[in-house]
Formats: sequence, structure tokens, C-alpha cells
Amino acid sequence: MASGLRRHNKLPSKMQNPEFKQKFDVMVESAEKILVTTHEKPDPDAIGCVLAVREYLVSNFSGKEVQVTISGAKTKAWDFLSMAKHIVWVEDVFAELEKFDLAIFLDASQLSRFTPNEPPEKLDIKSICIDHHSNEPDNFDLIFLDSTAVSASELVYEALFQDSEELSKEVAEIIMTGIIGDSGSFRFVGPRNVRVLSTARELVERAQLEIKPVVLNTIKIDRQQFELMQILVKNIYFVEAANGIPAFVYSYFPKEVLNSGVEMQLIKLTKNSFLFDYIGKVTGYDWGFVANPQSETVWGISFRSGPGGPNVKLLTNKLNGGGHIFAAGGEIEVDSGLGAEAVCEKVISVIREGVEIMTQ
Ligand SMILES: [Mn+2]
Repeated sequence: MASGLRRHNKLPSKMQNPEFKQKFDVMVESAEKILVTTHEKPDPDAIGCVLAVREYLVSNFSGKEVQVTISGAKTKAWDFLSMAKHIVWVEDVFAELEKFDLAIFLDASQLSRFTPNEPPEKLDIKSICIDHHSNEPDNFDLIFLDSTAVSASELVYEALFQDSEELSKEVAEIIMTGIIGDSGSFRFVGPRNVRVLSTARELVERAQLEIKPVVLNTIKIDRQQFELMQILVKNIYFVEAANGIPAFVYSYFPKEVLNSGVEMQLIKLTKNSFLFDYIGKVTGYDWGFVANPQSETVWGISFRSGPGGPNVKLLTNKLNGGGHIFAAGGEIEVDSGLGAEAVCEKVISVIREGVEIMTQ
């Protein structure tokens, strides 16, 4: 069935190394204990990659010990994926490497992305990497890197599952979860990365997949997150255009959220979906920011900008941060007594000082 459907795929796979799968299989065959990992603070794409690769290894190489391990604290964010129960959360994945003889790194290609600590200078273990970021990669024994893929999950599919006889619904769902996550439910698809639509079509046809439940699971929020969202909605301020600064919106979490017992991870997730859903959505207010306290004195500031909006990356140069033209973030350090509104005033001063660079 799979081979019959391939003819629809008019865009050729951009795989740089056609023998990747063959080499991948040889390396797996000669290993006994295999570690599968992804970057810190994993997103749906990262989780989709590790679970799909685990599934490939477990179903094609019986007898191998396969372990998915990620640096960081366990969160309940992935409970909707039954396979997520296989993920082991540790403080630093590099402290585990000596127990394995092959490590597979997914959705990032710089060792520093996989640990909260200083990464090793080089790996003392055989390594494979699959990634779609455009940064210069660190050294791996085998690498599949393609920055024209919107997600790393679709590269995992192309590399390991595209030519397989069978594709289970569970694997198709996991890969689609990664694609939905990194493509913003296909909102970030354009000429450069459009082949993801062929891949999505294949997944839907081969596994008889419905996309809506996958999207809902990926963007679902729990009640606690909804209550956090209400805080951000309530705290929105509209700022009219003045002195060359286009009209914008901003919102914030109050400092009390720090000691409210809410997981920091949940605060960040809520902030991200708020930015995604609302910043740049109100007609005439094409950009804005959200401030959230990270400690008594450090606040995270995240900017989003739409088409025609300013280049917010240039602004975050002044806030020890970085990102992209339309999505960037940084930090601001303040006196410990300062509340959220005063912090936002400081951010607005940074915007005023940066008005020339950001609108150039
Ligand atoms: Mn990704």
C-alpha cells in the first residue's frame, strides 16, 4: 500500500544521504544498549521524534535495550500520548551515557541543547543525529540534517518509516503530533518547507488518520492553564501608535505567580499559547510582548510580531536574548521590590530607545 501511495509524492525527498537508513540500521545492529534523547524542555516535535524512533527500534530490533531519556523534570504535558510512559526524566542525560553504547540525538544538533549543564566537549560513544535546525551541528558519527523540514518528526518519518511495509496508527499519530507542533498546525508552511504537506498526506492515507484529534491533543490546555490564561487576558493593555512605534499590546503575570505553587513549565506553556493565539491577532495592534517573573529580580520578556510589524529580534539584543524577526525573547533584571507593571514600563522604555533599529 505504501509504495502505491508514493507516486503522489511529487516533491522528492531532500534526504542528503540516501544510505542514511542503511547506515542507521548497521549502527543499531552493532549496539546492545541504545539511548534515544532530545533537547531540554521538549516540545511536541521533540517528543514525537523520540517516541517514533523508539518504536522503530523496538519493532525492528528485538533484544536491544532501548531507553528514551531526556534532561529535565517530568511534566504531565505528554500524558495524552500513551507511549510517553516510556520516557525517563533525569537531571542530565550526559551523566547516563556510560550505560549505553549508542546514543541517538533528535531535534537538535548541538550538544549544549540536551543538558542544563556544560555539555561534554566530545562524545565517548557512537552517536546519530537527526535534526532540522539550521545551526552549525556538533560532531556525530552519523547525521541527517535538513533545514527545509518544518519538523524533525517528518525527517524521522522520511528516514525510517517512509519505505516500510506497515505504518501503525500510533506511529502516524506521534509523527503528526510533531509536525502539527512545529508547523503551528500548518500555519508556518511556505514554499521552503511545503513538502511537509506531502508527508502529512501520506500519514493520513497510510494510517487512515484524522487530523483534528491530533491537533486538539497538541494544543489542549488543562483547567489550571486556562486559569493562568485568564490572568493574561485580564492584564492586556493596548498602546496606541506614537513616536514612530506601531500600536502594540502587552500583558504580564504578576509576581505572586512565583509563589503560587504553579509549575514554571506550565506558566511558560501558557505564555506561549497566549502569544501564539492573541499577540498580533487584534486588528491594528500587530505586535506585542508578555512579561513573566522568573525569580524575584529576573523577568522573561517574549515578543511576537506579525507581517508588517517591527523586527522584534533587534529589540531583544538589548535584553540579553535572541530569536527570529517575528518571535524573540530575552530577560530584564530589576530591583526585587519591583512589580509587574513597573517591569512592563521598563520594557516600554527599551522599546522607545530601540524604535529606530526595530522599524528599519
Ligand atoms: Mn523541532
